[in-house]
Amino acid sequence: MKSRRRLVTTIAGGALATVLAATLVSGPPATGGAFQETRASGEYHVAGVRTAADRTAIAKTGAAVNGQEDSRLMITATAAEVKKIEKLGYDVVAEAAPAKAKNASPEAFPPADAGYHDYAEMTAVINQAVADHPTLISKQVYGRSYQGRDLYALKISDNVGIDEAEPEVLFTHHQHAREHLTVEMAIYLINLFTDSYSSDTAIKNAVDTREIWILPDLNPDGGEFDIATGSYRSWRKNRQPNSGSTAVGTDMNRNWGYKWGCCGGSSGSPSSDTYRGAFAESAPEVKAVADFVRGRVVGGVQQITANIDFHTYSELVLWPYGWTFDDTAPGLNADEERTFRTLGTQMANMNGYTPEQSSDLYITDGTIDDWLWGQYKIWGYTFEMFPSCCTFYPGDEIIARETSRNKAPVLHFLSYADCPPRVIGQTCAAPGSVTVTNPGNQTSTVGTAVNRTNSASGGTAPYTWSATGLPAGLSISASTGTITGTPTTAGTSNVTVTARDSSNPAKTGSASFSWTVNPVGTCSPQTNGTDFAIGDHTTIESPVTVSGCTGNGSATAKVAVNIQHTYIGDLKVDLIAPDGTVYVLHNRSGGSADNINTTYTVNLSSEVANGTWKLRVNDNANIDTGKLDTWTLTAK
Ligand code: 0X9
Ligand code: CA
Ligand code: CA
Ligand code: ZN
Ligand code: CA
Repeated sequence: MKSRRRLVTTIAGGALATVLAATLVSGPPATGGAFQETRASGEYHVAGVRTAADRTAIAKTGAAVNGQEDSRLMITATAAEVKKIEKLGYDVVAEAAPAKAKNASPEAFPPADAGYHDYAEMTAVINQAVADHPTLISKQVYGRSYQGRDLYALKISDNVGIDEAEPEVLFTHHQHAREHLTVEMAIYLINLFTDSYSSDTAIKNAVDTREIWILPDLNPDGGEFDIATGSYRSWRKNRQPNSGSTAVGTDMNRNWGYKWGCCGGSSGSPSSDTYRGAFAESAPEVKAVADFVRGRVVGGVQQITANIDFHTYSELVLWPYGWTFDDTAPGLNADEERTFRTLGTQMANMNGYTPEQSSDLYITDGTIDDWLWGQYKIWGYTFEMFPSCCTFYPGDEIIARETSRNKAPVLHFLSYADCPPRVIGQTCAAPGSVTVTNPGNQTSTVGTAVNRTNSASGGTAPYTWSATGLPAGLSISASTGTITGTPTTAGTSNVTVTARDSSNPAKTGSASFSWTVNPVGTCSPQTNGTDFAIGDHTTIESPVTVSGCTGNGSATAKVAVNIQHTYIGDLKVDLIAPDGTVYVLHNRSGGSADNINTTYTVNLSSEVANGTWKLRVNDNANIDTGKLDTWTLTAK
C-alpha cells in the first residue's frame, strides 16, 4: 500500500520543534484575549495516535481534528474534551499560541499576511471580475450570514445570463473560519476562469461547456471574527449564538442534513469546535447553501453534478462517506466508490495530495460532501489544502503557489463533470426522451377562446406538461397538455411546449412553434384551435368567423388543415362558405396514410369574405378515428 504522506514527517526537526513548542496541559491555553468568553477551546496535540479508529475516538469527544504529523494528532478542544481524551489514555499537549504581528486596522489581515483577502477585499475582487467580464461571470447573493453579511455565488460560463443545459459544477470555500487559504483558492479560480478565458484553450473549453458555481465564502462572520483583533483566534465555527450557553458557533461542516449527528462524528455540546448545531441546517449559512443547491433542481433534475469543498490543512483529496468506515454503504455502490477513488486519485496525482475516503481520517457526520452525495448523487470531494502540517496560517507568500497547484486537478475535475463514471470506463445512460408532436404554427384572434390539446409519445404517460412563451390569456394544463383561454393581446409569440415523463423526470421532449394572435376586426387569418374528435361514421363542423375584410375572397385563399387520423382514406374534408357553397379539399384519397397536415389553395373570388366559414370533416368507415386539431382560413 502507498505510504500516506500525511503520516510521515515532512517538517525538518528545527521547524517541528518550533511548531510543537508545547507544555503539558492543565486547562485551555490563553488565546483570544479580549474575547476569552467565546473562546472555549484551544490548540493541542495528542501523542501516540496512529489509526482512523484512534482519531475517531478522539474526534468523538467533540474535539476538532486539524491534522496529523507522525503520531501526533493536532486538535482544537475544550478543557472538558481534553479531559475525555486523557481518560482514553492519551497524552494531550497544549500548543503555543501562534505568534503573528498585530495589525492596527481591525478586520484586516496582519501586515505580514496582507496578501490574504478579508471579506471586503474579497468582495472588491469579485466586483472587479464581474465588471471586467460581464459576459462570463455574474454575481448573486444567495443568502445572508447570521450577522447579515451577503453570501455570494458567482456563476461562470459562456452565455452566463442564460441557464443552459450544461453540467453545473459547484466549488465551495471557507466553511471553517480559520481556513483562509480556501478564499484565496476561490479568488484564484474566479480570476483564472475569467482572465485566462481568451488565452488558455483548456480554460475556454471548461467555461464554454460547463456552468461553474463558485461560493467563495460560506462563513464570512467566522472569517472576519478570526482576524478582527489583529491576532489570529484560530476560530472554526460560524458566529451564531447558542441558546442556553455562552459558547458561540456551530461547526458548519457538521450541520448538513444527511445523517446529521448519526454516528459520533460531531458533538452535541455548543462549546465544542465540532458542535453540530441544534438541528440540521440550523446554521443560516448552511441553510442558504442547501437552499441554493435545492434551487438547482430544474424540472425535477439536479443540475449540479460535482462539487469540491475546499478546506485546510493536510493536503488531502477526500470523498464520501465520512459517516462510516465502510467503503460502500447504502446509496454508494462499488462502481460509485471506484469512480470516487479513481477520479480522486487522479486529482491527487496532479497536486501531490493524498487521496483517501474521508472516514480514513476519522468519522464525521453532517458534512457537506455526504449530504451532496446522499441527497443528490453529486460527486462531492473535500480538498484539504496546504500545508501538510501543522498550521492554518501559512504566510501569504505561499498563496500563488498553493492555489495554482490546484489548476490541473480542477480542470481535470471539470472535464469529467458531464459523467464522472467515465473515469472507470462507464457511460452515463442518456435518460431517453419523449417525442412531442409539433402542432405547427398557430393563429388565433384576440377575444376568441382557444382550446388545443398537445400530444406526445415515448416515455411513461401521463406526462407533465409545461409551456413557455404562451400568448397572454392562455395557459397549459399540466396534466392534459391542453392550451386553453382567450388571447388578450395581439402579437406573435414563440411557444415551446414540454412533456416530461411522469416516472423519470429526466426524460423530456418539447416542440416549438409560433403563435400569432390577430387583432379583432381586421381582415386577418382566422383559426379554430379547438379539437374536434372524429369518430367512425361521423361528421364534424368547425367554424371560424371572418370580419374586417372588404369584398370577395382571394383567388389564392389558403386553408391550412391539421387533422390527426390513422387512415385518411376514410376522410372527406370540405370548406363551407358563409352562403353554403362547398369547396372540396380532400376526398378519401391517401389510403392508410396518417394525418392531414396540408395548406390548400382555394379560389374564393366569388365568395364574400366576411362571415362564418366552416371546415367539415366526414369519416365514412370503421376502425380508424382521429381529431381535427386546428385549421386556419386566410380568406384574403
Ligand atoms: O473535519 C472537517 O470538517 C474537515 N477537516 S478540517 O480540518 N478542515 O476541519 C474534514 C472533513 C472530512 N470528512 C468529510 N469531508 N466528510
Ligand atoms: Ca454556458
Ligand atoms: Ca443549467
Ligand atoms: Zn475545514
Ligand atoms: Ca374510421
